[in-house]
Amino acid sequence: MDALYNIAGHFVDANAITAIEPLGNGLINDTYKIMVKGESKPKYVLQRINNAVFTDVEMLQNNIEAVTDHIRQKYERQGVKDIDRLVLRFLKADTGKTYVYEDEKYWRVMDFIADSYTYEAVTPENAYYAGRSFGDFESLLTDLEAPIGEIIPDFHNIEFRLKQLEDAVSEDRVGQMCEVEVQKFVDKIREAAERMCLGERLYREGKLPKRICHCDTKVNNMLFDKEGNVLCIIDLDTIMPSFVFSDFGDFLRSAANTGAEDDPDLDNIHFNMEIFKSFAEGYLEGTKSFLLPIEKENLPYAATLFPYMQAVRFLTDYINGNTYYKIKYPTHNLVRTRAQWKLYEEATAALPEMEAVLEGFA
Ligand code: GN1
Ligand code: MG
Repeated sequence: MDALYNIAGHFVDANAITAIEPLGNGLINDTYKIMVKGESKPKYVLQRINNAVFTDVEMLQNNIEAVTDHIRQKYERQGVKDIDRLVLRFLKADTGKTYVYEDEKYWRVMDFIADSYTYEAVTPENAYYAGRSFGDFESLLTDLEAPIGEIIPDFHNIEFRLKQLEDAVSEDRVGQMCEVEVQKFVDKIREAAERMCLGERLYREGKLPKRICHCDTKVNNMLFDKEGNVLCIIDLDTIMPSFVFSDFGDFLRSAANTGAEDDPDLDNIHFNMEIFKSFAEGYLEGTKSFLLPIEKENLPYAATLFPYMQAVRFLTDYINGNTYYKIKYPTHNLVRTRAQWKLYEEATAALPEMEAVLEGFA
């Protein structure tokens, strides 16, 4: 713990800190809340940046600063109130940067937004606001001039993810390929591959643009107030140029799943059309100033692509011996694969209904 106090001391007065405790349940970074003297609520968030995943921390923080500064300036011009509850603010360390490097680890500190809540599941009403917020977020960034780097190259490129799976299968580093179930998933993934690579094909044909997207729009990456309105979008590490499918599809992957991302009971997992409907309605409102027909038409595809891609990623990690995602037990990534595959099947079955809903919003 002393080490954490020392690190926090680069950003804030270490003598004022009364406690540093774990916060949240991200699969990539380690996050803590910092309590200070005289305040009953946490004051800051301390985060260790996983630099095995985000290898270019300088680019990472530049991206995040460019985006948060841009949004903050727009809100200021619009006279929006309470901006510090709506956009994250990163503290400058004594090095002049928004991060420090110590003992081969990278750290950053941001303000804690008090009286905010995260959820693992949403109601249709929350989903509408979430759609609006992610749509507005993309919309606010359409005129961002500062360059945004591709922080994880090919992050949501399904062709690349499939290639990583194929590499894992041929290397078979830990002997997982003798499991019948693993081979069965590989076969099913291959069977659907061509159809699922649609986005990349449209991009190569020059029909589909990339925009600045959040790229990790899980429900638990938004802060809500106690009335259920969205306050702030958090977890900005993966902001990068991508198809709008990323933000649309990844949100539904968590929000429209009636079960958990790693639900061991597949009967819990269905695709919730009410959530789809509300989220899509909000998203279309937020993005109406820029969304092209080709993007809108393929939103149902996006809702199937993300559980598919996540199944590919979890299975790849399982075959590689669990080197990427934090796991709680040895078969965790396989259990996650099963759950994501079930969701992919449910979303695929719901495609005609999704299309009908979108037509209704025309
Ligand atoms: C990771 O850390 P977290 O939970 O916000 C991952 C996402 C996955 C997600 C699966 C950088 O996000 O892409 O969809 O786990 N982030 C990265 O839960 O790989
Ligand atoms: Mg997160």
